[in-house]
Amino acid sequence: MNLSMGPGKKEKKNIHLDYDTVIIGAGVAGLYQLYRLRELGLKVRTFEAGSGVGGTWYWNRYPGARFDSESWTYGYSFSQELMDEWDWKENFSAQPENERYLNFVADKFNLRENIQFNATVVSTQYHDDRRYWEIILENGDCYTSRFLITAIGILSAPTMPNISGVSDFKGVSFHTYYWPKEEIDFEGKRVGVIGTGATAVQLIQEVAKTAGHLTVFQRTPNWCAPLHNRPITAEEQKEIKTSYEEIFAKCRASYAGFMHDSDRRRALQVSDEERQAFYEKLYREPGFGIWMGNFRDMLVDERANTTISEFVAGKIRERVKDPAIAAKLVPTNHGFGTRRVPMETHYYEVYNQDNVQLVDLRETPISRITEAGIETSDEMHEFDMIVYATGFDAVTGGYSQIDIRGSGGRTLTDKWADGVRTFLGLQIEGFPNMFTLVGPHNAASFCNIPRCIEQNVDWMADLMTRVKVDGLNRIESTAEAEEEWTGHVHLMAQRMLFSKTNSWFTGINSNIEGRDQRSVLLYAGGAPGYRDKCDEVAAADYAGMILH
Ligand code: NA7
Repeated sequence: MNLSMGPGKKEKKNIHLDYDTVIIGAGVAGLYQLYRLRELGLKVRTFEAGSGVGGTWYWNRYPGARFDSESWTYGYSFSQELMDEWDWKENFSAQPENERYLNFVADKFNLRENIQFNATVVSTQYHDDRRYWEIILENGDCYTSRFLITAIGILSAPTMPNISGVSDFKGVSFHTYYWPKEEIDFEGKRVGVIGTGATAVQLIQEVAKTAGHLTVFQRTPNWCAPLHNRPITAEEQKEIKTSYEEIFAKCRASYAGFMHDSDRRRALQVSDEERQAFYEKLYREPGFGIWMGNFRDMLVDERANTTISEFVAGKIRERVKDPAIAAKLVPTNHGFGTRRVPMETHYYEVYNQDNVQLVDLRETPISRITEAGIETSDEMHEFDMIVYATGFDAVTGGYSQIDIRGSGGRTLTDKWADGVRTFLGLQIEGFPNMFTLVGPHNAASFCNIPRCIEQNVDWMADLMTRVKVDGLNRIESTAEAEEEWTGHVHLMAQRMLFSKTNSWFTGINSNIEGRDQRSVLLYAGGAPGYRDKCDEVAAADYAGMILH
């Protein structure tokens, strides 16, 4: 097939390629990137492992899965028509509706015609001589493309616990990411859930409603905060529809793309009464306000952070009747907001129910999984169903699942062996013509994700316009630019308390060998600063990148 790019001033011979650009993934990022590139008249193909669109919202079908972002800040902002036509039903919309939305988008813009479903990319290799990527699917099919854009998400490589006997269990079991499409009934069942991260917290509240008996296996308690979800009224719907411009402007100006942005005061600058009153207000309000809209030093100063941790600990003790159980649920090894804050509705009250038991794995660790259930150091727990809410090989895991080989055949695994290095979290030196939407070191990895995705995608679309106009065929960042950006990312992370805490934010995963040392994966400098930097690079004719 012919390369449909521009005249290719620097192109010596007419190379036949299958595509101008291949996108991996048809989630929130991949869908919008496909839309933008197709608009430019490029020949684009998207390979998607699932049988439908949606990415995160396609895979995570477990009961309770929903946005922690206000729904009306999560949708795409690029099409007025889309915003006019779509009605969010709840302030924090649930997975079935979110998947329906992304399907609506795919249909509205006829995106499916460029997407190949059930198409898992297993390897990609850059060919220096011909300046293209070869993309190989699980079924052996092979395609060539000038550019390769990954839209594989930061939480797309689920990890099972490294506990012996996982495959011995005779009952029903799933990782939350691979929740089946058919409805699962917990009525009267004995259910065990391993994990108490954001996923587990959403799920546990649902399972506890009907399960005969639910046992939660907790290794590390997290600081959870009330979501305060409710339906959107007709009146509010009208208001939302007329306010999109202001909503998105507010998100754009905020640190992490939310409606919530930090309070300009410092925690210890105000009186105790004023501080308590502020925390009470935040605790009563919906969404991430208590995390993202708190005192400005909350996430960087330990003394400030202690004040909110003590406040939330008090709430946990108030809500959980048995003081011994409450004590197990209060985190002791990290401060509030230094790990991802799970959002909840009656989560703590679940532990007041007769059908729910909390097992503290710090006291009685799991020894193995058997045919019948989970054995801890002091008890055998028998189950009909075990749910693994054990998290992900976060941020870089999606890349490790694909054998990615850049210039000279160097693997990405080898390139990142001593730590992740990127330019803008969008490009990697030695991997020409490959771009990583929401990649490591990209502000989108710590953001109300669609807001930052749109920035990533628009920036890519501008670059691709340039490619088309000038007939470019090789783009790569320089080692110096990569080093400078990586240094900046590390500096930004250092000041944050989360960088001193073990969690997926810092690449810790007890289920993967060798992943017990913290690393810098996220960009903590804030979305506005990140956007400015990307804009500066583009305005300076893509300074830091070599364009051929
Ligand atoms: P998380 O936040 O990584 O949580 C995983 C949970 O599973 C966490 O409580 C872990 O305990 C626990 N876990 C993992 N492995 C084990 C083993 N082997 N034994 C016992 N317990 C284990 O993943 P989530 O899916 O909840 O959330 C990921 C993101 O998705 C979330 O932040 C949102 O942005 C959406 P640990 O804390 O490691 O002691």
